[in-house]
Order: sequence, then C-alpha cells, then structure tokens
Amino acid sequence: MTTIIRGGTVVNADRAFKADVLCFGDKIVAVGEQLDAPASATVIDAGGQYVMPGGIDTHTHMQLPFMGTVTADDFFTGTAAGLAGGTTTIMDFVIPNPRQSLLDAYHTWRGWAAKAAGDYTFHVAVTWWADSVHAEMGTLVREHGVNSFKHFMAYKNAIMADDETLVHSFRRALELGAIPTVHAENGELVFQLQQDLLRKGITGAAAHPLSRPPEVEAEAANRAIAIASVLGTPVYIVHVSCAESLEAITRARARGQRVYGEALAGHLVIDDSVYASEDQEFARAHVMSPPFRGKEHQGALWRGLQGGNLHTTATDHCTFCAAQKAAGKDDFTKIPNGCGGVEERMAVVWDAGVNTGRLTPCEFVRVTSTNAAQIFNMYPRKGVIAVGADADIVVWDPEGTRTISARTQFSKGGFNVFEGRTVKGINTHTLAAGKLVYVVGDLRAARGAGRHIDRPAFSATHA
Ligand code: URQ
Ligand code: ZN
Ligand code: ZN
Repeated sequence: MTTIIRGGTVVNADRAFKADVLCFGDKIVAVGEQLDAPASATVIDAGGQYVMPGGIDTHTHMQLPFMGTVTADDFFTGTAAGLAGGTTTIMDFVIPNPRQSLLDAYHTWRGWAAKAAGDYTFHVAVTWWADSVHAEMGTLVREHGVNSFKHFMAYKNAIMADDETLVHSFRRALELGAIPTVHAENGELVFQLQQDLLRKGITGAAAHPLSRPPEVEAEAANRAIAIASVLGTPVYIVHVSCAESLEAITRARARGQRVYGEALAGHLVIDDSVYASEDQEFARAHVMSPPFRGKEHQGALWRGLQGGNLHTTATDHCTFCAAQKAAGKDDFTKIPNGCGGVEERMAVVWDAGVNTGRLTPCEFVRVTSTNAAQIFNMYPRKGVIAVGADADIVVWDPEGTRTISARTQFSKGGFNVFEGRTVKGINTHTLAAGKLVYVVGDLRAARGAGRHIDRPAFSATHA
C-alpha cells in the first residue's frame, strides 16, 4: 500500500515544516516538499492541516479483570477507539495476581491482545516477590521486549506491592536496564480511610475522593522517588493527579534525579465536583484512582507539562458500564475503579492545551507521542514523522470541531467523562502501520491488525 499525504505541515516535537509525506507498506519512506508518488498511491489532501506522529497512550487497561469484573473494552474495541481519536499505539499492563508467574500472565495478555486493531506493548506489573520473579523479570526483558515494570502502591489485599517488593523490583529493573513505574497511592492509608468512612455510614461515590486525598498520593510519590534515588534507578510516576505529587517530581528533577511524570487527559480538565452529583450513577461513573481533584490541581498539572516536569499524557482507559459500577452502589469501595478516554485524549489535550496557548503544536506532539516513545525506547520507530519510522500518522484539522458524547463514541462502557465537551482540533485521518484506518467518522479498524511492539532494555549491566 502506498499513500502520499500532500500539502500539510509536518509537526514533530522539535519543529514544524511544510512537507509531503510518502508511505510505503508500514513505513514512512520520504518526507519533503513536492514529493513524487506512484500513480497508484492513495492521496490524502492535508492542505491547511497538521501531519503529526500517531498518538501513544502510555496507560490503558483493555480487557482487564479487576475488582470482580472485566473492563468493557477489549483489545479490539479499545484500540479501534484509540485509532478513531488518533492514538496508534497503546501501552497496556500485564497484571499478575500475587503468586502468579509473571510469564504465565504475560502470555495470557499476549493472547488477549492478538485481536488488537492498533499496535500495543506491555508494562508488566510486579505484584509480589520471590526468586522466581527476579528470574522472570530477566526473561521478560531478554526475550519479550519488556523494558518497564509497574508497581501498584495502592490496592491493599489485592495487587499492592509493599516496600520489600518495591526495593527488590527496582533493584532488579536497574540490573536489567528497565524502568520501574508506579501507581503512587499509599494503599494502607486508603484502606484505613475507607474503613473509617464505611464505619460512619458514608457509602456513596462521594466517599471515594475522601478516602484518597492528595497527601495519600504524594506520600507514595515521595516514597517511590526516594527508593529510586537511593537505588540509583529512574522512576516513572503514572497518573500524577495533584500538585503535591508534581512538587515531589519537580524537587527530584531539580536535584538531577531521573523522574518522569504522566498526566491523564481526564485529570487535566475534569474536577472533583463530579462526585457531588445527586445522580449516583453519574458519580460512580467517575470513580477512578487517583480521583478527579479540585480545580487548583488542574492548573498545576498543566504547568507541569509546560515546565517539563510532566512528560506524557495518557488516559488510564479502564471502562466499566453502569451495571458494573453499580456493584458499589451500597459500598463505594466496591465500585470498579476506572474511566475511559483513549478516543478523546488527543482532541482534549489539543483543545485545552494548544487552543489556550498552554502548549505549542510541537509541545503537543512531545507530550502525546514523542516523550512516550523516547522514555520507553520506541523512538524513532514511533513518535516522529521521519524516513524509516512506522507510518503511524495523524492528519489534524485545527479548525475542525466535534462534540464528544457516549452516543457517538466507538469505545464501550456507555459513558463518557468528557460528555458534551465541544473540542476544536480533530483528526481527519489516522494511518496505522501505513493503513488508512480512520477517515472522519469512518472507522476502518481491522481485528488483529495491531502488532506487539518490543521495547529493548536501555542497557544491562548484567541480566
Ligand atoms: O489503578 C489503575 O491504574 C487501574 C486499576 C485502573 N483504575 C483506576 O482507577 N485508575
Ligand atoms: Zn493506577
Ligand atoms: Zn491504570
């Protein structure tokens, strides 16, 4: 398949410039003005539009078994929804149960992901520790293209990693040239606060944020950063939701420590007033962890992205339908945690970031694609419009508008946390591995067309 994208402005993280882009097969083969193309080539007129690297969502959970149920989006519907919104690669999670072999879990998730419509890669969670975990981490790095290991510091009595596991795993990641990532919330504090609230008879969704105040997140962020500092390993903090966690990252980076932070599109534009809704179904639909915060935290997160102390934007796409969320109608601790966003991330970050002047188009590319590719060692295969890169390309109309709604979304779950938001700046075309998979409103996602992306270790002193 040959495609020529004519007349657009290519936007990479470092610069924007007028150029055509020629794709052959799954690769970009030429970038330049007035390119020749074979008569058989598919022509995309990008006049007046931007031509940007396909989005990379560093944090999704498709088909996740969690809190007694399974997320509504599987690897096909979830990646297809991502393609519709300009995200061409997702970074999902293998989450072994405690005492479960990491390799067994990895192979299970690989089986589930075979149906994906877009490219995918996995962070592997370390939810327990034993010599066998030490060994399997090595196998995953050496033989399966894993270079990042996730640690849930929340979710006590489930998948929470205690300090012993954190220290062993961070140390092993360093040996292997892999990066540890963390869900930073103090799971013991959350658990105790949950019990306090339930004892007081406070059981509705409004209790959720009360059990997870910003300090609960910041303590864990500080602890993960301190462990990483002592052990000399980098650390990546997922879904940084509050100013206090960002301050911990900013302090560490000012000391020269290699700490990265991720912001969710939801946390950037949605505040905690959603939990005060009389409509309990609406409030439950917004239960995710860390919770949506007060408005003052959103400004901090945007400054984090602008100032280079937050590096990626993601979604933590983890959708549950109303009936699934209703499992917690009498006990908020039983509401499956998670919200959607994989389809809306790029347009929401553009509308709230670029249209407001917070981000330039180049900075938008950096935080929606390039930084993710570089931090997790997929660059320059991903994250740039350049010869030799994968032909994962978004043609972006800065004047195009659409109103986000669950009624028109492709993702499952029947709810949209961005419901009713009109965004200006939308993708008119998405190419994934050189195939035209989305043309305004027309999604052409193919089951199984997605590929697993191996991510080499950065360096290994000894694996
Ligand atoms: O904690 C996570 O990242 C997963 C389990 C999704 N749920 C959530 O509330 N963020
Ligand atoms: Zn998390
Ligand atoms: Zn998550």
